[in-house]
Formats: sequence, structure tokens, C-alpha cells
Amino acid sequence: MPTLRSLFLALAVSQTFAAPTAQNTYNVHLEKRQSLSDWPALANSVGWDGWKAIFPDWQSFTTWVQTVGKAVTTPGNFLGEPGATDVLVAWARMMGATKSTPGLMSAALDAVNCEIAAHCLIESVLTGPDGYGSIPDIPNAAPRKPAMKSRTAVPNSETIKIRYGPYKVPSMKTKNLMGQYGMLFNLPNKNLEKPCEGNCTLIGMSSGLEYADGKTANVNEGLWLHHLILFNGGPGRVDTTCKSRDVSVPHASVGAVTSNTERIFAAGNERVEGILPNMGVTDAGYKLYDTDRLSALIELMNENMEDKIVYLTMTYDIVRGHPFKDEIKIIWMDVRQCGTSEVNPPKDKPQFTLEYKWTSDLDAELVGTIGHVHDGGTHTTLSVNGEETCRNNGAYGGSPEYIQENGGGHTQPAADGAHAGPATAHAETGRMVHLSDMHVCSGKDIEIREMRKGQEWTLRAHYDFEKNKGMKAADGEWDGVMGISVVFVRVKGKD
Ligand SMILES: [Cu+2]
Repeated sequence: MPTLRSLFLALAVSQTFAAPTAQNTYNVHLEKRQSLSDWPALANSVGWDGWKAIFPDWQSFTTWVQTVGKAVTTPGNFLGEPGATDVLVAWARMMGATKSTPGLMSAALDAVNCEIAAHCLIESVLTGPDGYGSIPDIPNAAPRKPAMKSRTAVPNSETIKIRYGPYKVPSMKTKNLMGQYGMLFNLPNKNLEKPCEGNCTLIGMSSGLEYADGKTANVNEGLWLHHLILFNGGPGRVDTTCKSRDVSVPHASVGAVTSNTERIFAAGNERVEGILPNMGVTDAGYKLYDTDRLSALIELMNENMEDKIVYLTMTYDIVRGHPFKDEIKIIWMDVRQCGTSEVNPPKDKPQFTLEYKWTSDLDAELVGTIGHVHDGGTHTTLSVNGEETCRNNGAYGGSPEYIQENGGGHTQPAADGAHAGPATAHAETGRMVHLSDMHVCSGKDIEIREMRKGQEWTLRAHYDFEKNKGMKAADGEWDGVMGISVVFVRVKGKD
């Protein structure tokens, strides 16, 4: 039997040069991003003996493949379907995830050299051919921790920027096994350098994408900070909104479970800052302990025809020690909670609203929200018991970095010379104006500040594709969208 590594490489290489409109033996288009349509073919190519070698509980894979078959009602559009979360949970379980153990799903992190078959498989799925994802540092790159002046006026506050990576992002010529071109798909980083040793208090966070020389990388040059999910794990860290789940996909993906790790920050390419003093909070923060461990899921997209090397940045505002009595808690609201957050927009309905409801189990004070939508999104709202309390309005094309003069103008060179056509980024050609900011709701924006146990909190993400262009795949179908709100609340400290 050939080694799995060579098998996957062969598979990946053959796909790299496949024309984008090619169909596999399952008669499924390969051109779309975010698809699981290659998986049945992969399963067959490995054979049952191959799966047995990877997974101790290999029999459950049969069930899993059948579940995928049922879930993929729209070929090539898997992740945004309502059943996707259950399928991914089943996958995580198959790889050993339980309520108390994360299983193997996060193994991609250790797969730089692709030594173990299971790791190699996951790596292929996430990044495509070997060699993409996290790579060794670039000589003469800008410093990993550039000196910064404090962004806030809080006494003794420090602003600490850390450049993570570098990450090698495949070009539009290279496809991973999720069916995505030019993507690093939800790449886990299980141990991010923290902004402090010992105890400190986080009072701000923001994220960015840079080249090796420290210059900003953005969509005007075809580079997307598609998303970042930041986790903090340690004793007592419980994810407020996913803890009711047996297995949470994002947690399993970073080698964590909901009872030891919570999601504390999200960034999309709009790169919204979550800085507490800007929300009017100067005497409370998120307390980091020596025992805490930061991790992240990182998704980067490259619309260029060449591979690109970029660094992901996190900029933290901190105060050393724990000087404040009150604590900030962070609540993750998500219209597709505990999965990949992706939702397929309805067909032929340019205006629509996505919704998520959560029953509060804590007493606190709302101090701010950060919203996240994709292109086409107009705003998010947060309501309590049916009354709107906070609104995050989207802004488009706020700076030249968010305007693509020739968005979707990229064409896929056909290796076989037969046909060239648009790759997967956008169906439209011409000028694309992208989401560049989401207003942070805080201070006077907030109508109702009190959070009490038992209240019903509702997140709504509003979309209008007639107002703002959405992203489409090459076949003209809408790309998956999201609706997320990172909610900051103040919890009174005990005297
Ligand atoms: Cu997103």
C-alpha cells in the first residue's frame, strides 16, 4: 500500500492542476470554495483498510460518510448548510472528541512535517499540499514584537503587538480538500505567545495581517484576514454559549473542550478593535492568569496567482497584575453557534436576517459589542427580551485597502490549456467595495445595560445584497456568510 502521505500528495497535486470546472467521479463541481464534495472520493481512494489504520473507531466513519451524503444537499456548498455542524461534530467524535477530551481534530498543528497519517490527512484538508500553513520565520522580517506606545490612557497600560506566523497561503491555483482555492482553512494554533507572563489584565484586543516587512496586507492586494477566533484556556475557563454542547467544533479544532476554554475575541477582515477604554470602561478588564493558554483558529485567503507569506498580528492592551475589582466577561453570540459559523444565504432573496437566541445565565452589565458580518451585511443587533439594546452598523470601502479595482478579475490559467475561466473568488468582475468596519456599540449606544439570569438575548445579522455586493463563487452562488457578536459584559467583583 502506498503511504498515505504520498497518496494525499498525489491527490493534492492532481487537483492543483485540474481545471476549475472539472467534475469528480461523483459528478460534483470542484470549483466552489467551502465544500466537502471531495470527501467521498477521498474516502474511497484511501479504502477501508486505510481508514482503519488512521482511526481506532473506523467503523463510525461509514456512518459519517453517509451523514455527509445526506447533508450535502447542495453539492459544493456544505459548510453553510444547517446540518454541517452535526456532521463536523460527528467527525470530531470519530477522532476521539468527547465532552471532556478534544480528540485528534486539532492534530494539524503538529503536522508541519506530516509524520503521522491522521495528521497528514487533516493537514491536507486544511491547507492543501504539504508546505503551506505555519512556516519557519523569514530572515530579516520585521520584529515579532515591535515597540508600541500605549493606545489607551489607562494608567500603567501597555500596548503589546505580537506578529504570529508566518503563514504561507496557497495561491488561487492550489486547492485544499475542502474544495477551496487559495485558502488556509481554520488552521489551529494551539499555543499563541501571550502578551504577558504571570498575571495581567486585558483591556483591549485587535487583529491584523502583515507582510514580512511589516506592511499591511489587505484585500486591495488580494489578501484576506478571513477570520480569527481567539480562545483562552485554563482552570475555570468555560465557554458561556457552547458549554451546553457535548462537542463544540471550534473548541475541538484547537485541542480544547468547552469546560476548559472560552472564546474571547473574533476578527474578520474588517479588523474591528475591541478596546475597553474606548467603550468607556477604564476600571475593569479580562483577567489573564499564569495558567491561561491562548490559542486560535486562523483562516486566511489569497486571491493572487502566487503563494503569499503573511503574519497575523494581535495587538493587546494590558495592565500588569489584577488591579481592578470588576471583571469583564466575553460572550460569543453566533447565528451558527459551535460549528464553523457559516450560513448559506437564501437563494433569490437579497434581503434576509439571521438569528441566534441565548438565555442568559449570569448577572452582569452590558458594556459593548463587536459585530461581524460578511460582505452584503448591513448591521447586527442585540436584543434583550425582544427589545433592541445595541446595534453595529457596517461601513464599506472606508479606506483604499478595502477597494478592489478588479475584484474577481483573476482568471484561472488552465494547466491543460483547454479552458480558462474565473477561479473561485467572485463571480462578478470589476470594482468591489468591501466591508471595512463595524461600528462598536458601547456607552450611550446601549439602550438596556442590565443582564440578568433567565433573560432571552437575541443576535440578529441583517443582510441586503442590493445595498452592498455580496461575495459569490464562480458558479454565481452566494458564498457563505456569518453573523457573530462578541459581547463584553462587566461582572461585579466581590468585596
Ligand atoms: Cu466570517
